[in-house]
Amino acid sequence: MARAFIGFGGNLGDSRQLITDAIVCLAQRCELQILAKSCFYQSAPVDAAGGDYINAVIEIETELSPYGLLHVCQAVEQEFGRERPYANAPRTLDLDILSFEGVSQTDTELTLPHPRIIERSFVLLPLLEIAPDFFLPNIGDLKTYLPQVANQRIEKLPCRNCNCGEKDVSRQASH
Ligand code: PH2
Ligand code: MG
Ligand code: MG
Repeated sequence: MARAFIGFGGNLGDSRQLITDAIVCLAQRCELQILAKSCFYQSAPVDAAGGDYINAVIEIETELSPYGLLHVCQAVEQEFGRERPYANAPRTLDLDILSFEGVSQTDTELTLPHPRIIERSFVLLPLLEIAPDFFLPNIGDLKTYLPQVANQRIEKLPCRNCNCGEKDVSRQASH
């Protein structure tokens, strides 16, 4: 069994609902178990066109190989209507394997850990929410990269099933 982290992103359609449904879809697969799920974040597009993205990260445990997991992620993207008219085009759903325990590889189909983890607040913030001390060989302690992405606009959205991101305590009962 290996632990892995998967990033979700989308900016076409009801992204919050699509990511919620995609996580349920993954949870129903017997080849993997979901260990942790971040809140949703709304983020400005980075090196991409279109409207704001919704992003989230999950941690899983799986018996799949990295490529087995990649193919599951690609199948879910297809199921949710992913189209690729051009690079970084607006999308209904993007699933990226961010890291896979014990695997470091550079390949045109799958580079691990994901080469841009430390450059993107929409990955770092949700990832550090569920794994605050996450450390990668050759990269180090991920939280030390936060200052470098502080200029990328991102907002944690209040969850429906927890109080995160909700500043006004009097409104929390209505969730
Ligand atoms: N994904 C990209 C490119 N830019 N920007 C945000 N905010 N969120 C994303 O998920 C994202 C992006 C390529 O996959
Ligand atoms: Mg991506
Ligand atoms: Mg992708």
